[in-house]
Amino acid sequence: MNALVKVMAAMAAPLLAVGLPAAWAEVMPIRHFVNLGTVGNELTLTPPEVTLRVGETYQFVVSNPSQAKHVVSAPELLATTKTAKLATSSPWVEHPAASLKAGISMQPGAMMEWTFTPNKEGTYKFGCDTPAHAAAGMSMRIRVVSGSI
Ligand SMILES: [Cu+2]
Repeated sequence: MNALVKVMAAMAAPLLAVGLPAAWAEVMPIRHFVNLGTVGNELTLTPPEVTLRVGETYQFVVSNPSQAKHVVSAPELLATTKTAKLATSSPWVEHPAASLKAGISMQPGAMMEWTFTPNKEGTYKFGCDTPAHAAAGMSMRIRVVSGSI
């Protein structure tokens, strides 16, 4: 064993001793990184469109890099989706899934993680509820399909 391998083995030992977190045994969700607005305060949401599969588990990692507050909602998608976890920073706070119906406020610099499994085909909206922002097109089109993408 060379020195580097010894150091790495020593670092890994405590992890192996306690065992891996139970969640690691499950399939990792497929991540999508979503930006609410831009550093330059454009009222956009990226990516503008994603395609998801029925029964697959996803994690949206949403951040607000802008100087404005945004209010995220996805009421129709929420209604046909099983939520495993919904949380915002900072500090991290968990929210009931239903919060995405009324909308969750995201201050400048805030982040959100939503882990969910869509259950029904269709086209859904995920976006900012603030009327002027919604009118500017600050939303993502989510297509949920069966079978392969
Ligand atoms: Cu907004």
